[in-house]
Amino acid sequence: MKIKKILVANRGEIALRIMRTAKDMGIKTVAVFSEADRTAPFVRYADEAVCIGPPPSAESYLQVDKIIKVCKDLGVDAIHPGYGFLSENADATRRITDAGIIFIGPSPEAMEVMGSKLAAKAAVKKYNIPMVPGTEGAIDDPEEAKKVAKEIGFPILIKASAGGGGKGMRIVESEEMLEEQMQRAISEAVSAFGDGSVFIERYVGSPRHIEIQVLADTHGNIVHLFERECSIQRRHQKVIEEAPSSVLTPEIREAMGKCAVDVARACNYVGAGTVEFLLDENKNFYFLEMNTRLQVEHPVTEQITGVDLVREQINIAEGSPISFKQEDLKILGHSFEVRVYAEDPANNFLPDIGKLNTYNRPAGPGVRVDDGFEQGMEIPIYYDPMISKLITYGKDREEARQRMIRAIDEYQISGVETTLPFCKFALQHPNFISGDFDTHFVAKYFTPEVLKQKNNEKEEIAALLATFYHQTSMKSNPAQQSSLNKDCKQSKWKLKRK
Ligand code: MV4
Repeated sequence: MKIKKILVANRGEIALRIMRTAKDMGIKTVAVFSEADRTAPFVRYADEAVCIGPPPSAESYLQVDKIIKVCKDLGVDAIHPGYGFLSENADATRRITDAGIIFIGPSPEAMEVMGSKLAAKAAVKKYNIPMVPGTEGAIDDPEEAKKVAKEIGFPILIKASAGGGGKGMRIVESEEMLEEQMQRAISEAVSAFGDGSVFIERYVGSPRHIEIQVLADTHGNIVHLFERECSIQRRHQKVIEEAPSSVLTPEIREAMGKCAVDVARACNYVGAGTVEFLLDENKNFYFLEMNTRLQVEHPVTEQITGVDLVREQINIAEGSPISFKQEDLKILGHSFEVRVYAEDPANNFLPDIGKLNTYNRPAGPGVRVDDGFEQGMEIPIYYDPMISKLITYGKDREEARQRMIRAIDEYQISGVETTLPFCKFALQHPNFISGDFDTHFVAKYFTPEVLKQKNNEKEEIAALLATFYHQTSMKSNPAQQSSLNKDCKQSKWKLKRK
């Protein structure tokens, strides 16, 4: 069935990103928005927009019944959930399809299987997928756990089956700690996920986090679109992603790609999905879990393959086959993405919400900015404080990296602190440049002091400006002075050229 109108059940940059492809395809778009997002670009961009409630997500973006009603009222054929919110909610997906609306994503059954790590492991068992040595099922007997742990060797990791994104994980260094840690892990899992199932794995000490993008259609075609390297993260929050990974050989890439396709096959997957792996120091890879949504970092894959993943998602939801074959795909060039958060890296990454007094995007060759804000807007406190995703492309890794540094320098944001200086630090680190890093990169190399140089520079500029204003006797005009003080922050870009 041809989709003529899509409702995007999301906000911010991803809502805008999805609507742009819909528009490319001649499909009408509907935005639903909370009271906090009235003035957001995605609301204006949509052909129709409906306010569905107050700012808190639970009262707006998670209100599946309200969203279904909007679909009925406006003659919507399909819902795109984006990421977060309803995107991996099997019950919401059932309600949507039961109402006769196409859900642009996998079946609720696939979501449920992959939402449980133990169910996911069981589902892929008949395929030859490497997994970290550990227990096959849930474990709750400390004596049994000790036996297993001794077999696989300490340190071990206790993981909650229902956990994800690092939640519900505990490292256990020795046998003495096991019983207590296990009890904690179980009670945490019960209170956080309502499911106390935990299992044990050998702890991989210095892994890289590599994920494979897959697409599966309703005709039995499954392809992979290579990997994304996501090891640069801070407390399970990804900071910089890239494609391809600088450490995969063509052989490992092909082997991981085949495994990812099998994981998708194992759960009858349909749509765009991501299969997560750990890669150890010896380049052994292990299947971790599958994310059943379009991911934040999907643009780096789009850059190196030329595939519009949202277009493929929509085609697949209409029942069309994937528009290309595995053999047609080739990695062309290199891409980075940095996530620009309204957080203060000098102050333990505390969210720094406020107004975007200055907001000027970088542009030029090889630069893509996926954002959902514009100058003068407030960053709402109710949602994730991501301002934008800055994506660069180059013929090789070094060109893409240099472009990212140039783009970061061009980006002008004032009114809130951002993670841009932190990203620039990472991009210039020798271990980042050489590709010699793992998931501990940020913890190992980042301290707020590494940004000090920049802060000093700022203070220097402020002092210079103060002297300048004083000498030109601006102090006689208090109103002007206060507006100039605000501009102090902004003027750092001009002065950096000094
Ligand atoms: C691991 C691991 C080491 N050994 N499993 C964290 C998130 C979840 N998806 C899986 N995670 C890990 N599982 C074993 N057996 C280390 C991590 C891990 C990690 C993984 C990917 C990206 C960042 C990470 C940061 C800390 C720990």
